[in-house]
Amino acid sequence: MTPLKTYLQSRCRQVDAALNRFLPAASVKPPTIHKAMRYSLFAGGKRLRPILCLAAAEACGGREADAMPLACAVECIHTYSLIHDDLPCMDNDDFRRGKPTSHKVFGEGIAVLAGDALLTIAFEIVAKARGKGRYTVADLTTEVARASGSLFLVAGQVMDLLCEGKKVSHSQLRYIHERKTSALLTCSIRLGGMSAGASSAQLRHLTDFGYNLGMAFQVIDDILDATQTSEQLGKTAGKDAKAGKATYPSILGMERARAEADRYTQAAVKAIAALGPKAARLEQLADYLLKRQK
Ligand code: GRG
Repeated sequence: MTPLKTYLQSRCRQVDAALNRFLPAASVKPPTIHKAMRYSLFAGGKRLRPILCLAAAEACGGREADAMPLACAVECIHTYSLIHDDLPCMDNDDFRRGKPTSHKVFGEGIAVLAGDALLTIAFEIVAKARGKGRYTVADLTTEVARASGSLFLVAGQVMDLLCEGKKVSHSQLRYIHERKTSALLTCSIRLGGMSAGASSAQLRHLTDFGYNLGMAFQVIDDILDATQTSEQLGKTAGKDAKAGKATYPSILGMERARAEADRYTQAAVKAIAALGPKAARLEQLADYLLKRQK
């Protein structure tokens, strides 16, 4: 197996090249919107969701070419959510991916539209993808729509907004993160499996893996927000505490939060044991995400 660092760099390059092909050029009329879409999309994200999608396809014996459009679609949705999350009416953040946020550069109106256009193009990309085995393009579209709609991604954001400044229980925090973070990660992983024509048992294992990995990812994100600098993170550190937002460390304490991240990661790894050696990369990625510093 290629060393992880080389693998991640090479995957990032492949995903960037594919995204570049899917997006209208910055010069296409009206250039402002295409520049804004590209500004946030190519601002230096880690590309975790596409990488997980491709690794899940590999775990089920699929082809990279079949998974790549789905990997790109999810990255477009993720980037839309970040642009909108950073808006003054949401989290009001000035920095993202180490750069000024979209509304700081393009103004609020264009930032809203850049997010809208990225969400929309994601569906165009999925519509052009090929179905595989038991999964039709309609199944792939439904998967993406559910994860990003009012039952998951948007639900998480709504609860997040409603809970601001309030005392939040562990189960409410879990509800928010299952929807805001874990659902899109799970969707990325499931889409990878679906692009490979995964069996229902394989898809079940990937779903369990995605849920637990997504939850571990968010607990670690909360820990990093409280312990790293803004320079290290490429976004404003310590914002959650300042905004009166509940986080895993604020609710459970740092030690229990770390134990929670470990527990979720172990559950994720256990979930894919049945997929055999082809899932080695997914396991390695779970371990890497647990130990990440940004
Ligand atoms: C529907 C407006 C709207 C928003 C959706 C998901 C969401 C709600 C907002 C995103 C903001 C946020 C902090 C989500 C939590 C998930 C998370 C930790 C995102 C950061 O993901 P990384 O670290 O980011 O993968 P990069 O920049 O590397 O892609």
